[in-house]
Amino acid sequence: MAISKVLIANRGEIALRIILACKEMGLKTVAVHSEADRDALHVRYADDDVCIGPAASRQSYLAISSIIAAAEITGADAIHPGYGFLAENAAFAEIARECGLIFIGPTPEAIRLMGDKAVARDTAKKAGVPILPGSDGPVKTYEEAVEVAASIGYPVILKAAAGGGGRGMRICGDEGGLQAAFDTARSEAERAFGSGDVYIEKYLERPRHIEIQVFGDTFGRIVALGERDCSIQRRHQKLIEESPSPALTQEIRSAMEAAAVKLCQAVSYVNAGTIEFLFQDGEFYFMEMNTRIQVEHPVTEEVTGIDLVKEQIRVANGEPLSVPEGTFRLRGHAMEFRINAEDPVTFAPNPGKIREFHLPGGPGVRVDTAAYRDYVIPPHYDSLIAKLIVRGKDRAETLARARRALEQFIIEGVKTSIPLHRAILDDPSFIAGNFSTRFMETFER
Ligand code: MV4
Repeated sequence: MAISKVLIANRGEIALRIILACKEMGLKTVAVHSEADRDALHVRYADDDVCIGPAASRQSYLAISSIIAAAEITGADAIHPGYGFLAENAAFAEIARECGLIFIGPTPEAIRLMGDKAVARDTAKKAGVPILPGSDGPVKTYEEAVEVAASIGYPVILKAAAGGGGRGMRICGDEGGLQAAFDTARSEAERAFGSGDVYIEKYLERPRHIEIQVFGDTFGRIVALGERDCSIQRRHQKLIEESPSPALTQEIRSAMEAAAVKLCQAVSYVNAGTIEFLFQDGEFYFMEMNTRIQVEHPVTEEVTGIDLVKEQIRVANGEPLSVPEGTFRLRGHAMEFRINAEDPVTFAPNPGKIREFHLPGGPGVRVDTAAYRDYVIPPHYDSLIAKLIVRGKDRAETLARARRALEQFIIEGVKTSIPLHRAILDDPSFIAGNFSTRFMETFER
């Protein structure tokens, strides 16, 4: 193997998850950490560790030169960025490459291309992947916005080209509201992303968010590994993800997978990626591509039996995908519940000290976490403290397992989203698999 020592440019459960994969592959690991993360588990389990700066992410987990320096000092030959932080920073991937380090992820070119959501949409269209009616690229003036909106019909949605994940979006029901929507979308986008470019799409009222896991290797082979239904989300934060989606037939799944593969082929995609689609009334439309390993990747691991992080390392090392040829069948059902340290009413982060911590176990239960009893959750980062992943032979068994696992889960000292998950598991629409991305808008406990 060319790779022998991997620096993990991340923290929390994903840093730990990557370390576990490295250990199983016989690779050495380097943890980087902020001053607030000295007692973090990823630091304890790594072979080497380097403090890269103060608590604030900008000065630590986002500090490219400090991370590259840490790799050089420790003799790491590869960097895994995890998700968030620098994972979709094309400059970081480029600098790593220029410094002779293997970036465990896609090429900087692919990251940059898909990072512009208007360009991604255009690329999908040219590749023959269905997209929603909308503008060709960003709309430069209000007059152009009026014209596009009139031709596709209201409601429309304005999206920041440099955005993604829900930031810098405006929904507009009629021409009367378009001027205000256009102006605020532009200025929000300018402030948040440094580019005011926005594009327009027909707005779907009750879509499901369904994404296809894709993987490419350096030999040009691309595989699709089924879908994850991520419709249960709140304020653009996913709460529950599952595979397979209760809404898809095998026919639609195959068509979505074929579309995802076509798009990847069009951009010679290498390593792990996710193609997000909106699905409504039997039709699907490309929305965005995420050029990273995602929080919810374990759901796909549980139904495919593939270790996606090991696969990432293999592919980055120039080895072919280990996924067998031929059509891929999902086995059973899996769901992930994101456990956040948050107030159940306001959803505000609730950092602090975990006083009691007991994990569920038993058949079909997996917990990805870097928390432990007496761990103090720092206030500087996101509020995810654990991911509960359950699998079963079918959706009904998975739901039953999820209920008992959430009952078994003990976290004291901080408020968590466990009670919310237990309430969702009692909701008739959720149980029936009948929900859209607007499920949480009307959900009452
Ligand atoms: C949409 C949409 C409906 N129609 N696009 C949400 C995340 C970001 N990636 C894009 N998102 C959406 N795009 C079209 N054409 C619905 C969403 C959406 C959403 C939009 C506004 C407020 C909350 C939302 C929750 C889920 C999905």
